[in-house]
This record gives sequence, structure tokens and C-alpha cells, in this order.
Amino acid sequence: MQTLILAAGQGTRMRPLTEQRPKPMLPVAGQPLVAHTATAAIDAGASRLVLVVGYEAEAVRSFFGSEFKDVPVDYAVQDQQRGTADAVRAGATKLDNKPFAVLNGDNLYDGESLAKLFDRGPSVGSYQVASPSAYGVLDIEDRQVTSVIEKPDTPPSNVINTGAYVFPAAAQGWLDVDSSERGELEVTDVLNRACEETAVTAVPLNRWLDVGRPWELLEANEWKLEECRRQINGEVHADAELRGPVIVESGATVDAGVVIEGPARLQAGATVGPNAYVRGATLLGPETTVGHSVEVKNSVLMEGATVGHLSYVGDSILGRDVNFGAGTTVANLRHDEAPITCPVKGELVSTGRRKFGVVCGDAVKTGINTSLNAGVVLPGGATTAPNETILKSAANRR
Ligand code: TTP
Repeated sequence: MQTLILAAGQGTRMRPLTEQRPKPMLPVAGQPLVAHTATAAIDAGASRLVLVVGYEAEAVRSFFGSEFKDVPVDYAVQDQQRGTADAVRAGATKLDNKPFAVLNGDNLYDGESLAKLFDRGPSVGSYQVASPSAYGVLDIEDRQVTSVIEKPDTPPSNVINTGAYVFPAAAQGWLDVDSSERGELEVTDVLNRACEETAVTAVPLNRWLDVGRPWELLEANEWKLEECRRQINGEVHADAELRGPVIVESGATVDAGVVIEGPARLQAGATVGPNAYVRGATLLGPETTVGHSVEVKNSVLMEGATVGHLSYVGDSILGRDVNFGAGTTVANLRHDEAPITCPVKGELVSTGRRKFGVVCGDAVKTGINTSLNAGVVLPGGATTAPNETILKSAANRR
């Protein structure tokens, strides 16, 4: 099955993490997010991948090259991000006149479910949720989809669209859709046309995750780190203790007195300790430092991030080359245990998580003893003074 993977979007809800890189290239368990999407597609039987790129396209191209896991990779450029139907239209220029699959390059799918989708003919991957109104909801009769309705007040079912489709070859002629209410050209309108022209089956996916906002990047890492198996190739001091599924890549170092509770992955050049505690679905990217008496829990540290001494980082995402001064502490729980809120495009949104820390854009630097409240987002390059307490995000803080 020739497969289009949409990876051209600007990822505005994921800012500041997407200020310098496309969302599909954000790290998930040591690989770019879109590499997991591509792997699921290949596991499901993709014969060729066409990646639709646009925003920060070069990062995607240089990761994949012309082949990924023995499957040929082609690229189509979407110059302006006018919507998912427009992205499919850009990608269709590289397709053969045969049925094709479409996947979102910022979604995690399980390969086993995708295989059922790919085998089914015209189909859409579906997923049951408790509150469907925030999604595209599928109207289904006898497993056939009759339409998809965007964010309905009264949803016709609790089954939603996962952005995974198999379209017949004829759909390559159905891509000129009208602009939607939010001013985008939407692939869901292509799906609605497909439902009018042919039988489209809803294929339930076992597991699926849309990674649109920072806390969903933590969820993606939780999922994919859970799947990792213990592998120790780096240098681990005899007085360190690694519990459970921990990956220490060649070139990573674990010093004396360190305890690491898996799932966790330490990429090449990461150094931990002495006397540090790393636990719960943590990714320490290449060349990261977790120093003396630091605790890191359920967090993602991107390449070159440093938490040198006496700090606590919980349920947080630290961008490239972030540097936490000694004694920086992150709050990740409210006294009332209510879900943590976090700003997304200037508006506070519930993360739905009882535990959530902070999001730091690339090269953020904190002064010693900085205290960061739960849900704070610091833009790339922001600095804090020694002893500063940041209770709320300041969008323009530099
Ligand atoms: P979205 O998540 O809707 O858009 P986005 O990635 O730009 O993020 P945000 O809304 O935060 O700005 O996109 C779904 C998928 O489609 C995603 O993989 C990106 C891709 N896409 C394109 O390739 N081109 C586009 O014009 C758009 C809007 C999305």
C-alpha cells in the first residue's frame, strides 16, 4: 500500500517546542515522532512512503533520506500549510494511480491495527473515546461510515476519526475541497466525498494517540518507552542501580550512587550522576546531563539539556540546550490535585493530568534556586534570575 504521511504542519499548539523544528521530529523514546508513524505503516505493509513536508522540511528529509527500514521514501512539498486536504493534494502528485493510505505524521498508531485498515479497502481508523465532541466524530451504520462531523455538540457516536485512511485510487480526483469554517482545506471533506461515492468501513484501532500539545508528547514517550526492553551498552558504575527496562546507549555514562527506574532511555553522550535519581518514562536525549543529587521523573530532556545539580524535574519537557541552574525545582502537582492547566496559543487549557510540570523552549536558562510552577511554559531563550519564582507563563519573557 502506497502511504502518504502528512508532516508539513506548523505545530502551533506545540510551541515553543516547534519554534525550531517540525512537530513530527520531536523526540519520542529516542526517535522522531514520525519515525514511529512510519514504522507502524511499514509493519502494516506500506510498500512506499510519501512524506508531505513543508514547515522545517529539511529536518524530516535529512532523517529519512531515500529509504526507511528498506522501504523507499519520496517527498512532496506543501508550500503553504492550507490544510490536510491540501497536503494530500501535494502528496498525490507522487502517487501511482492505485489505492493509497493517508496517516498523520504526528499521530502514534499500532501497526497491528493499521494492517487491518490497509487490508480493508476504503476505510478509516476509528477510536472510542468518552467525550467525542472535541474530535471529528464518525456516523456509522452497520460498520459503514456515512459521514464525519467535526466537533459536534451532539455527537452521533463516541467513535472518532484517527486521521488514518485508505482511499480508492479515484479519490485522487476528489481533493479539490472547499475551505472549511476554520478556513482550512480538510481531508475529512475528502472522506465525506468517499462516503458518498463508495462503502467506507470503520476499522477500530487498538491504540492511538494524537500528539498535538506538549503533554501529549509526554504521553507519546510513556507509550513508546513502555515498549522498550532493557539494553545496557554504555558505561554503568558498579555502585549504580538500574531497575527494569532501562536503555543505556553506547556512549552514555551512569555514575556512582545513581538509581534509574525504567522505563528510561539514555541516549549516546548522556551522563547521569553521581547520586542522581531518574524514574518513570524518562528520555535523556543525546549529550544531556543529569548531575549530582538531581531527580528527574517522567520527563523528556532534548539534546544537550543540562540539569547539573540539586534540582527536581517532574513531568516536564526541556528543549535543546536548556540549562537549569543549581536548585531549580519544578512543581508538578496542585494542592487541590485538580488537573494542571497549560497555555496553548495564549489560552489556558486543561492538560487532564494531575501531574504536569513545565515546558521549556530551546536554550532556556534558569538562575539558581528558580522555582517553576506546574504548567509554566517558557519560550526559547528565556532566562530567570537567581531565586526567581515563576508562577505563571509569560509569553514574551526572554
Ligand atoms: P494538525 O495537527 O491539525 O496541524 P499542525 O500539525 O500544523 O498543528 P497545529 O494545529 O498545532 O498548528 O495537522 C494534522 C496533521 O496534518 C499533522 O501531521 C500535520 C499535517 N498537516 C499538513 O501536512 N499540512 C497542513 O497544511 C496541515 C494543517 C496539517
